[in-house]
Amino acid sequence: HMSARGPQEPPHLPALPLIGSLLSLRSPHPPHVLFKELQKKYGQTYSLMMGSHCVIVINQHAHAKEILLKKGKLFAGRPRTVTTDVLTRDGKDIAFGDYSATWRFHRKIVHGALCMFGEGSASIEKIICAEAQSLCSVLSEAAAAGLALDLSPELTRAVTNVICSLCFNSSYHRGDPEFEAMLRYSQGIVDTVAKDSLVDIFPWLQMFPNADLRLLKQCVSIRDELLQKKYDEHKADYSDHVQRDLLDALLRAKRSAENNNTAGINAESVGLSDDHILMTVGDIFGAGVETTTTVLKWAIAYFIHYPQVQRRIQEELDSKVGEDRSPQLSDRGSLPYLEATIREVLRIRPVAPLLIPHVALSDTSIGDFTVRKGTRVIINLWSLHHDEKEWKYPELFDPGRFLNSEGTGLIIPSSSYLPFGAGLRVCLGEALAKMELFLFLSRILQRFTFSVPAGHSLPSLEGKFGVVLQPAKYKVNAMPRPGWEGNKWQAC
Ligand code: HEM
Ligand code: PLO
Repeated sequence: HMSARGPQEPPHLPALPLIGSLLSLRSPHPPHVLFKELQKKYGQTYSLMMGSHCVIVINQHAHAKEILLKKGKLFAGRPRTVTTDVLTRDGKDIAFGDYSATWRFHRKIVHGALCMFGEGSASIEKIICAEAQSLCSVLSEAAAAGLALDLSPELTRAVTNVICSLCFNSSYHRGDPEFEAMLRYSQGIVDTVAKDSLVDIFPWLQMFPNADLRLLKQCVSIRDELLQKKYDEHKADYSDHVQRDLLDALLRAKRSAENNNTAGINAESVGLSDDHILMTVGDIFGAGVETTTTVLKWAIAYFIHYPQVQRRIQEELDSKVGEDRSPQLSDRGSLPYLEATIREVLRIRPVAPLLIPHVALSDTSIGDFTVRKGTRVIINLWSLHHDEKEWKYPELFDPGRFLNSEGTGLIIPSSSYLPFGAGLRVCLGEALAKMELFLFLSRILQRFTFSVPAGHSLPSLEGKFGVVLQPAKYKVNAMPRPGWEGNKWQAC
């Protein structure tokens, strides 16, 4: 409902012709922190110009929910930018693709394929547990050698293998050259895509030599070659009768659209071209690897900073699971402190602090503010998750805030919490990510205690802003817990 003042424009940052509000955006802080700071001057909701595009920035949960849920369909668009166009062949994927029939169709197929993995012999749980176990074996070897360890490559390999099983029904061994190549190109993409690089603000800059854009194109072409290879292999031994993985599910949809050609739906028109299928698989693969790995790295960095949190999770594991078996999904209900810790990690260091930008698909409003069609909307999750009115000492890492007063049950203490977004564009991998985080963290904390290696400093808790908010590189000491020195083999 309208206020007495009626519809109005949101407060606006100063803007100059051509460069827009760029001068007001110069800052030593990453954008999510700067956008939170700018509230003090302009209020919780304000607008600015990025080059020639009008952008509204949202820093409060009431407006965020109005956009994502109440007016979800009106704000389900995505902007086209130079870098995401390079990555996704002009938006032929799910995450960066604009709202359309093709987009809806692909989301539905992927959603169905991810649900299908719930049951059966190759259940997601079994796949994750096998990778978690292999991770623990590597940690044991390093622990036995007393090495200070950068966990990143091993965490990435474990998480990659889970998503590789789901997408391609395949996995990587340590030192596999294809895997090593993937690590390199993926970091190159994370560092350059969709992070308000200047070419996205001023598309004409791509006419000039541009190191970032060149790196991105190189990385994308290596990725595309790898995806194409998997696609060709799948096409070669595809059968209508077995569905091994996500790629088979997409191929099946393509075949059935082609067979139904007479009904007026053909594979091209619903967006089942080879390009669309490749880009969709690329999204799931990229999102599946970078997000979960990042959260695991944050979680372990926080365990090192807050040893009392690590100890309390281990006590909970000792009393609820014991040491004769490994934790499994059915233990989730009896390990509330671990679950609370995962929630707190996702609050304090959100993977996507600005989500992915949304776009208004028609003239509409946010609260009392008018919004014109085509306006880009940035939801600053960082502000929602660090709002002093909603969270006591928001920079304090305190899993206890997600527990009831007896410490026995989980709660969401504020509605200013949206780690996976909400509505039509909500994360497609939320359920998978939560399973992985629980199974990986429970198993490694059952067996190991993490600490700073002698002579090293504590991991930095300041994130590096990119398309995901990553922690800086750090090393850990993984000490086997009493009884786990030999890393006894445990089946799921
Ligand atoms: C989108 C968070 C893991 C697939 C998103 C968005 C967020 C998010 C905030 C953007 C929502 C928006 O723009 O409104 C996370 C977090 C994860 C995670 C915190 C891990 C803890 C995953 C995984 C997958 C995945 C494992 C793949 C299986 C996607 C896709 C989209 C998306 C495809 C785009 C959805 C769309 O635009 O329609 N995620 N994600 N995510 N996520 Fe995740
Ligand atoms: C990660 C690097 C890959 O090489 C390509 C890729 C595809 C999908 C992206 C992902 C990257 C980063 C995280 C994203 C995901 C889609 C949804 C997810 C942006 C760029 C989030 C957190 O929103």
